[in-house]
Amino acid sequence: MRGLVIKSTGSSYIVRLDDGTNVECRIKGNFRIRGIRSTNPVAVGDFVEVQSDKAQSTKDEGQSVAWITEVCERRNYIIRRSTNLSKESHILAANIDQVALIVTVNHPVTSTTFIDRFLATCEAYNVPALLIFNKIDLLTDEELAQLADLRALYESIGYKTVAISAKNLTAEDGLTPLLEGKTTLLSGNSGVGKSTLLNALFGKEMTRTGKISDAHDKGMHTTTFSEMYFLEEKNERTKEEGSLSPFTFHPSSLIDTPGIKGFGTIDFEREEISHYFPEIFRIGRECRFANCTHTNEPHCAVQEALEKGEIAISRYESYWSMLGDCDEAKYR
Ligand SMILES: Nc1nc2c(ncn2[C@@H]2O[C@H](COP(=O)(O)OP(=O)(O)OP(=O)(O)O)[C@@H](O)[C@H]2O)c(=O)[nH]1
Ligand SMILES: [Mg+2]
Ligand SMILES: [Zn+2]
Repeated sequence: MRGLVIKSTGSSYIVRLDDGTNVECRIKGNFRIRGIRSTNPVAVGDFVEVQSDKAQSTKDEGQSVAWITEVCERRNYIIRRSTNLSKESHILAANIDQVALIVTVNHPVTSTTFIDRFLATCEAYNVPALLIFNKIDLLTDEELAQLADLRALYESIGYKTVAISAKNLTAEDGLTPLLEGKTTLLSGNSGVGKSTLLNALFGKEMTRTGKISDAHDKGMHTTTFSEMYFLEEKNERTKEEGSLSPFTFHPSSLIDTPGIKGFGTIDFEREEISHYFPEIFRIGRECRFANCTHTNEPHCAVQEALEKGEIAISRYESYWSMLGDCDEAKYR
């Protein structure tokens, strides 16, 4: 039987079969995907082949155990490494149309290094990325100005951005058309409001949200498993309950994921990193040397653009930090 992985708990998976039923599946002991050294060989969004094994049914639950025997070829996937030093990678999701990176200027602060590393990884894996700035209701005037600058920066590079308050989402925010008909992975640091946004889009509580710690102004890692939610179901379900969501959708799905901390560099070649910073790549074509790393070479167009303020310092710093990871990796 074929199905779609809609939830991953690490040890087991919920698979939605073609007939619409959900089954809990496990992976056979030595099952591994070729070529990817990851902590999770199967990810949410994967299409899989499932075999149910009546002989091994767990008596206490009176449920038969199903096994994932094969993962179908992925259209795409996005991978991250938790730190620069960890060797193992984690597949965030497979077969997605886009990533929506939820970021907050404050409460908690999302660093530009984190944003840029995430975006660079999306570029590397050819997955379109969208930036959702959340919690605008909490921002001071100064922070709102910072938000405007950040939006202008990322828009100028070519990324779509929206600014919202997930606690008070409105149609005017312009977010819903960007999600329509697509499978969107929601990602970002813990506490930025991924689950709150998901609930707001559904118009009801689909998943638990957490508090921001008073001491650290950080999230508490409330969401612990990745799960895919289908927006077309929402309309039917809420209709029954008489509380239609204010948003109407064509079939779309959202994947809520656990908040992430660091974003280590995947196995990129040093020369390749600038390819994942679109504006650095564009300007870098003017450099004297084709293999310019834009660090200390003469006649470097990127250095010149940086001095003229045509490339943002924060972006260059992120680029620089990823180059540093590559050098570090070489000496391990
Ligand atoms: N004021 C305000 N609070 C928000 C907003 N969005 C989320 N929050 C609050 O931020 C806290 C964290 O929200 P969550 O939705 O649990 O965050 P998350 O990104 O899912 O966090 P993890 O599951 O830990 O990764 C909750 O207390 C939310 O109520 C917003 O737009 N404005
Ligand atoms: Mg959450
Ligand atoms: Zn250069």
